[in-house]
Amino acid sequence: MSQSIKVEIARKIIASKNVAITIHLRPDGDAIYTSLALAGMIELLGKKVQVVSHDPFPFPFFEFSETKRIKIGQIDPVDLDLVILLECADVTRSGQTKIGRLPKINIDHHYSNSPFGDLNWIDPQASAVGEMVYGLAAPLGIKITPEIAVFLYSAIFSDTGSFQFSNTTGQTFEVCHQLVESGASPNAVAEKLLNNNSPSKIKLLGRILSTLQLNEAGNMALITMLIRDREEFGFKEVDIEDATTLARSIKGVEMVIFFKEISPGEFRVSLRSKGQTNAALAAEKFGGGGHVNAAGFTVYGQLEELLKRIPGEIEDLLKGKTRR
Ligand SMILES: [Mn+2]
Repeated sequence: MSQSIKVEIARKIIASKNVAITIHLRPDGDAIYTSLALAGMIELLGKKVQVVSHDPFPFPFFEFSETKRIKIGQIDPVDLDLVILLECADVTRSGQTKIGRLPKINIDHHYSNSPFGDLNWIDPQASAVGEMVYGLAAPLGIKITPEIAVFLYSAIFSDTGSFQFSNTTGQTFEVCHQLVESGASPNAVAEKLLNNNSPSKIKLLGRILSTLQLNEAGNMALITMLIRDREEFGFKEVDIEDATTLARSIKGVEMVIFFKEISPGEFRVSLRSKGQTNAALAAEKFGGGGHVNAAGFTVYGQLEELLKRIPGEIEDLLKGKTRR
């Protein structure tokens, strides 16, 4: 099934001269590295490519030299004939405002995607959008270079939590096997993405972990990151997935609820769960979305009140009860 959409996407890219690639707001490792890989792949065909992210990158990605080629801001639509959006549920999610009339390709591995593109390739089975984009190499007729292999491997490594999350499949390893054959070093990528922390990041992590609370049943862990904590340690944007990983490692915990203050009274809540505990179902209740084991939503209010109310509602929802 996805074979034909890949061929259609490849044809559309081959027929274009000047392509823009963009990614979702608050970009993550998968979005960032897949955009770099896809840019490299399309450049091998002799096309002009711009890569644009509306939002700046979290630590550590902004420190890596390869991310400098991604422009932060708006796509320049002049002479452009194609826009490819990676992991954007809709155009709004890209933050791009100048691409209204341009032909669009929509590639995503989140099932909550609305098919807004001229071509839409949604594969919730894929561990990462990087795993999907690898599949475009053959229909594009290109050979994966070592640089592209490292980018795609980094994307998949990021989104699978170093191959630990439930989205990791045989297909993931199949693709990664090919990427290693093409020049990606698992050890070099792991060292770069995992062991590049700064002392301030570890201190911030300590601050976040010190907010840890458990529900009565001991199966839900709650952690919080306030703006003032983040700023105290000098971060504007920070990828703090490690805090979730550590909270999730507590025996008996099935879900981590992570409150991140975005602006006063506004919180981005990320949910990370184990096994059958459905994070997406919980997120949808609050107007968000995601995967079974990784989802998120935004809430407004006083933190204290939210911390009291939200976990209980999620607990009831997962037990199949409804609270009025
Ligand atoms: Mn992803």
